[in-house]
This record gives sequence, structure tokens and C-alpha cells, in this order.
Amino acid sequence: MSVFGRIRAELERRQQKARKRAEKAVRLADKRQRVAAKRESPGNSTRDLALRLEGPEASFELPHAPVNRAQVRKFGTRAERTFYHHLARQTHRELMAARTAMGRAYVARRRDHLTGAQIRIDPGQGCGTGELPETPALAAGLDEASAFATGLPPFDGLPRKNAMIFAVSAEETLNVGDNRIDYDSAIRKLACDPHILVPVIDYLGAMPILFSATVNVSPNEAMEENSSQYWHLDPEDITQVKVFVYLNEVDARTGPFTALPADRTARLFRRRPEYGIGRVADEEVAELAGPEGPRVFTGRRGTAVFCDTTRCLHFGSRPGDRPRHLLFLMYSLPTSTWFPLFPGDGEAFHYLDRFQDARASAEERALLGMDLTPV
Ligand SMILES: O=C(O)CCC(=O)C(=O)O
Ligand SMILES: [Fe+2]
Repeated sequence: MSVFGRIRAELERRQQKARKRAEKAVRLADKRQRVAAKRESPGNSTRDLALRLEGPEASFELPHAPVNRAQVRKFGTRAERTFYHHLARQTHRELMAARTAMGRAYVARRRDHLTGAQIRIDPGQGCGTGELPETPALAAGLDEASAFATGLPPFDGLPRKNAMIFAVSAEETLNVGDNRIDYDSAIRKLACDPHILVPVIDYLGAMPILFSATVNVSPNEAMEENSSQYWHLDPEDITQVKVFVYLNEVDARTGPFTALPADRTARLFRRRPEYGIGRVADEEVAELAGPEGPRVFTGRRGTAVFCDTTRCLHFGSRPGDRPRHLLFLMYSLPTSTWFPLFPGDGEAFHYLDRFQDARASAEERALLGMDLTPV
């Protein structure tokens, strides 16, 4: 081979090597891009998880904007709320795991020692009811709550949300006069009583956070605009439990709490994917309810109504013949939009300071939001 031939051959060899190197670089860059794309859309795995948990009927538009929990709470569609909930389950997975284990242990230890028939929240219906047994602790809680409800001054000017007046609360700003409840109060003990907690933990699958404890009087006198006297869903999550313990006999004319079971409320999510939480007309709920109609929770004093108010359309306190007195408890998961989604995501709106006490047991600390709670 001539000198020129050798040089050309060498040049070709080098060019081929360079081409191969370039091709390899392109392949590597492609791969890097694919990995980065996967990392940048953690929504994909959350979406898959949400679909697995919510079933194939759930539909998801992944948010392209940063997740804003106040926005989700006020304006989110059901799909956005569902997405948020599962995202929060992931960001709080250690808390959730600890609360799940604690809830299981709590129920295993208490279930066989409960008095009377156990109340159950049907997972499909998202609600349930029963009469609380007359144990000394529960009787004391009811009596203390009744005393606050019956001892109210005239209703004008009292703290009020929609159609319900607050007589006393674990939240300082909702108290009337000198009315207070704290760690030693019988109402606090009732809120931590296994007869209430076992059904709640069975349903939520974890030791929840007590979010509110109040005594309320509904005058049941008039309909008020934008009130909970109209069918609605509560905004804070896609699952939680409210417990309404009646302190007087509640019949159809005492503003009974009324709910459309979750399986039938879900028809609304399928029918109107843009629906979030707002008011729904009686006529539309009648269609969703079908011939069976909604559940009207009437009952004697001591009747406890358990309802997942984020899954069951509901209302109460409509005009009737006399006021309704009740003890109200609300149990949330760390996924609630009132808690930060991640460290730095603003303040938790949780005002249970009056119940939080150094004497609380480990389980009470979790329940009262002193431990295992997002900060
Ligand atoms: O007055 C009622 O029973 C309705 C209460 C309500 O909507 C709620 O507590 O979420
Ligand atoms: Fe509500």
C-alpha cells in the first residue's frame, strides 16, 4: 500500500471510531433524558398508586402547576382531590405507616373489651350509626356536653358556623363565656374512648388525628344561604370521619343529620367530573339516591352517627320543631389539606391545644396531634 493509501485507511479508521463514539454519546444522552423525564414526573407513580387504590373508574389529570393544598381544598375537582390525597400519603408515608401499626394494635387490644354491640362504618356506604353503651365514661361525656348545650344564653351573638351554634370547643375562639374543655374534661375522654375510636380506626385503617371536638346547638329555625343545611361534601380530604352524638332525641323534625351513602354519592363524581364539593340541589340528590332515598339519622339521646363527610353528600339542621343538641367530633388523617404536604408547606390549621397535655399516653399523643402529625 502506498503512503497515501495508508494515510487514507488510517483516516477512515479514525473517522469510523469518531462516528461510533458520537453514536454512543447520542444513545447515552437519550437514556439520560428518559431517566430524567421519569424523575421529573413523580406524578406517574403517584397516579398509578391512586388508580390502584381508587379503581379503574377514577380519572386523573395530572396537575402541571405546583400542588397548592388551599387551592385543592377550595376548588379541586374530585380527581384533583384524589390525586392530592395519594400524593400526601406518599409524602407522609412514615407517619401513615406508624399510624397504621398503632391503629391495628389499638383495635386488637380493645375490640374484645367493648360494651354492647360494636358500631360499624360500612366501607362502601361510608356511614353507620348505633347507640353508645351507658358506660360511666360515656355517660359522663354526654352529661358534660348536655350541660354546655342546655346552659346557653340567648343565641344572638354566639359563635356560629352556618346553622350550628358553638356552646364549647377544644378550639379557644369558639367558646362561649367561661365555657372551656381541656384534657381532664369528660368530653375529651369520650373523644378518646374505644367505643368511638374502634369504628373510626376500622374504617380509616389508621390511628387518626382528632381535629375538632365541640358541642353544638342547631336552632333549626330557618334556611341560611350557603350553609350546611344544603347537600354538600366537606372539603378537607377524600376520607375522614365525623361523629355526631345526639344529646337530645332527634326525630324528622329536629334537623336530623342526613346523608347519601358513599356508593351512591360516587354516581355524582362519574356524572359530573368537574364537581368538587359545592352545594347540590335536592332534586339531583333524589335522582342519585334512587328509590331507597338518603339515610335520615334519627335517634334517641346517646345515638352516635358516624359519617365520612368527604365521601357522602350530607346536610343537617334544616328547619323543624325544636333545636338539636349534639356533641361533634372530627377525625382526620395526616393527608388532610389542613396539614402541610411537606416540610415548609405552611402552617397546620389544627387548634387542639387545650386537649394537648403532658400526661397523654403515646396513643393519645398521636390522636391529639402531639406526635405523628405533619409539621
Ligand atoms: O347540621 C348538620 O347536621 C350538618 C353538619 C355538617 O355538614 C358537617 O358537620 O359537616
Ligand atoms: Fe358538612
